[in-house]
Parts: sequence; structure tokens; C-alpha cells
Amino acid sequence: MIHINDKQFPASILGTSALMLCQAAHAAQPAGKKDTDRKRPNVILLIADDLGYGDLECYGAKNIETPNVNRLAGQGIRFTNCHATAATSTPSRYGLLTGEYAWRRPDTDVAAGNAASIIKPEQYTIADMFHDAGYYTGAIGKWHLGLGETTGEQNWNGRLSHTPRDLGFDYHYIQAATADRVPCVYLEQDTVANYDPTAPISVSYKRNFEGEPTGASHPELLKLMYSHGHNQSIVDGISRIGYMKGGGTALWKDENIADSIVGHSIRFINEHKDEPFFLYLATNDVHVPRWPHERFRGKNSMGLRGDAIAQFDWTVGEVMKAVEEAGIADNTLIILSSDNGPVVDDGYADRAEELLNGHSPTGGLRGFKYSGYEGGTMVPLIVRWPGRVQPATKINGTLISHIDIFASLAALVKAKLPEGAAPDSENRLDQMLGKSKKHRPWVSELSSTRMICVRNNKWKYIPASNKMQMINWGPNIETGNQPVDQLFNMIDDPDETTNVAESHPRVLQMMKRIHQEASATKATPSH
Ligand code: NG6
Ligand code: CA
Repeated sequence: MIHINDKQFPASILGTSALMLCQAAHAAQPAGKKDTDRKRPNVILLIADDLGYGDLECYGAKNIETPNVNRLAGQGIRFTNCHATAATSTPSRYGLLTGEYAWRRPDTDVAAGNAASIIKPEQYTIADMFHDAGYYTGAIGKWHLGLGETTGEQNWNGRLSHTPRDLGFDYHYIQAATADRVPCVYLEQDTVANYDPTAPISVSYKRNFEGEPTGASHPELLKLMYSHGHNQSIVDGISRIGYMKGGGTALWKDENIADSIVGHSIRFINEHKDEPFFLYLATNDVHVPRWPHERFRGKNSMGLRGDAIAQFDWTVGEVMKAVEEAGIADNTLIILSSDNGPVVDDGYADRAEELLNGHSPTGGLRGFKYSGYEGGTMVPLIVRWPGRVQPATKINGTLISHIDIFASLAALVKAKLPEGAAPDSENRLDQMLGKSKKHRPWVSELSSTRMICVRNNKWKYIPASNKMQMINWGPNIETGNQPVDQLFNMIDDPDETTNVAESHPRVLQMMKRIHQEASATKATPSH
């Protein structure tokens, strides 16, 4: 159970009615309550996709300007040691939204576009927490946590069950999975947005629909060639993972995805500016296929991946502008981060690798997305809350994990969590708001081969494994696996170049104990 630090938030910023109501988690909200709590901060959790630790100008990016993120950081806190809980999207987002490490569940790997909802409706999510605290809650953008009750049995032509609405989100406008997976349509409030009755939708991850071209059979139809995988159904001139048929006018155009996500986010902000709101804004950028709008093209030397970063930066600017124009900037906490580390060639021939021109997406760290090395999970984290956090602050080195965002925000809104909720999340609001530089005792990082790696402020430990050492299905990336225990001194050797396990047996024992604790603490909650 979370301990709420009353000293942090004077009762004056929380109406007394809010305090009383928050104590009854899951209780129905009395009519009119939301309007009485205007002072409670709105929270926008803005999560980029595959944006690396080194991909933003304020984190040392080369060849690319990110002026809007610079402005956000200039008005807020920039952290240099924040870790996603996993090196791919689905498990990372699972941890973020549930406060439970994904490795506790076997079914939390990268989800297909027709996967059933991974989070069960009876689980308590960060959106439930905000909702029960009287917030209006929304999820806009990439979802990738499954939809519907049963894999492959969703009715894309009717109403879906087991959607974000069953997980505490009052509103959603989402892509089912990622832009490289079918179905290539948005879902809004349980149905396909802009549904086209003349083009019923069928989806399969097993076989193609008769007569439908694929990237493999009709490469001449592609405007962006695949480099590995991604050779199945063609939508908008790009072949994807999985097969789909139909969609008609509901199909997205890749160049408009950011506009669509931003447009819905601005509308959400404007519609809910007079009540406390929580917005989980998950961009499609900079995940593959990278096909940003023309207006972001060619302004940097890195090609499509650079353009996608520019488009992400624009998104951040539009969101800042929206809260400023709505007059709620001072009362809106914006948290910017990424779901996992970066990757250059992730399956499309977008020349991302050859056009890096000296830019290092990971900021020089070892490994990339998928990896147990730091490049897989070290992510940018910027927190802006005008008047409440010190502007232009760099918090150097304080160890922070996404897993604690849930409980910290619960503390922020004084929500009392039900027993068993967010079992791995701890309240570190003071760290998030720059009031404490205390390290998290350890963070755990799940690689794409499901290896749990742990690190504390000084040491990183990766247990010995005989699993593959390089990803063997496409990108040229170290998994982090080695047949021997690996121990790195993260202060002297942040790039994990020298394994000191043999020369530091006592430290190794200590990290093994931490690993045991990190991968076995707390009973799995009863869901
Ligand atoms: C991989 C895809 C990759 C990306 C990733 C998930 C292939 C060959 N590669 O399987 O392109 O979609 O899954 O990325 O299919 S994530 O950021 O959503 O986790
Ligand atoms: Ca991702």
C-alpha cells in the first residue's frame, strides 16, 4: 500500500472535498465533483516510441534540432538516469500503466495487432487511479496492449470489448498496436473511427485474404521497402506485419498519423480544461514505418528517422501550445519519456543507419532497443510543471524508473490505492519533482529475450545466459546475453565495455542478491 506524503501537497491545492473523495477508491463520483477541483493538476504523460536517450537536442543529439523539447526542458527538469522497465513496447507500457513488472506475466511480449487485451479489466491501472480521483482520463495514440477478450476474435466491424474504457480511460483514440501492424485504423470509443461500411475489415495474423497483394508478392506497389519482416498486407503503400482486408476510408495515411494524434489531443485538452484530466499521449513517432508528413522532410541530414524526431518535437510544441492557450499551463504537469531505447533499422529500408552522420541515438550507450544493455532501456525523462518544479534543472545521475510513475502520481493526487494495485510501484514523487536526489535502490530492466537485468547507482548485473547473443531475426543488436555473469561499474564505465564480474566477487554476490529481490519480491496480485 502506498504511503502518501502529506507534506508534499498542502491541502490548499486539493479541495477538502477532493481529499475526502480520494480516500474512497473505486467509489462512484458524486455529480458535479469534477468541477469543484479545478486546482488539481492535470497530468499529461507523453510517451514517445523508440526515442533514444541521445535523440533529443537537450540530451546531446547531433544533426537534429528539437526546439520544443528544449523549451519543455528549459521550463522543467531533465533527468539523466531514467529507465523504462523493458526494452520493447508492450512490456514497458504494461509496467507503466499497471505498476506491475511485465515479467510477472508470461503474456506481455510485443503484442500482435489482434492480441486480446493484456491488461485485464479487473486490474487497477493508472487510469483507474486518476478516474477514481475525479479526473477525466484519456488514451490517445499508440496502444499496443491488446484489445478484446480473445485473440483473433475481435469484431472490427462492430463494438469491441476489453478496450481502454474497461481499464479506467474515459476516452480513447488509439492505434490497436503499432503503425507496422494491422489493423491500420484508429479506434475511438470501442469502434473503428471513421468506419467505412462499404469496406468491412478482416484481420488475420495467420494467412492472407485471397486476392490481396502483400509486400512479398507485390514489392512494386511499395513506397517504402521493407528490410526484414514487414512484407505482409500493404496499406498506404507500406507493407506491414499481419494481414488485413477492407478498411476503406477508415485506413490511416502514415503521413497524417502525428496530425491525427495531435489533433485529438488538442481537442481533448480543450474539452477538459475546466476539470482535472489525465492524458496518456503515446506518439507513433519515432517507431517504424517512419513516414512523417512532408512538412518535416529533408530539414536535417538524417533522413526519415531524423524527420520523425522533428515531427515528435512538433507534437510536443503543439501540446505545450494547447495547454498554454487553454490557460492551464501552470496547472498541468507534463511528463515526457520514451517506452524503450532506440533502433535504427527496425525492418524498413529508410536508410536510418547510413544517414546517422555521427549521431548516436543511444547517446553512446551499449545496445539498442531489445537489449539488456543500457541502450535498451535508458530513456529521456523531462518533467515540466511551471511554478512547481525548478525550471532548467538537470538532475544528474539520480536513478529513476518508469515503474514508480504510477505510485508517484497517485501520491500527487492523494489517491488511495486498493490493496494489490500497482504492486511494484513506489512513491518517488519527490524525485520526480526534483525535491530529492535519492537514488532508487535498484531498477530492473527486461530485455527482449526476457532477461531481467538489474542495476543500482553504481553497478549493473546481467545474469549468465545461453540464449542468443545477437538478435537473430533482423536488426544487428546485442541482446545482452552472455554465457557468463556480467557486472559493470556504471560510474567508471557507463557504456558497459568491461565485465568486472571475476575481479569483484563480493559485488557480484551483492548484485545477485539484488537480482533475487528484484525478480521475486511481492506476491503477484490477485488477478
Ligand atoms: C518487431 C518488429 C519491429 C517492431 C517491434 C516492436 C519485425 C521483423 N520487427 O518484431 O519492427 O515492430 O517488433 O516494437 O517484425 S515495439 O516498439 O512496439 O516494441
Ligand atoms: Ca517501442
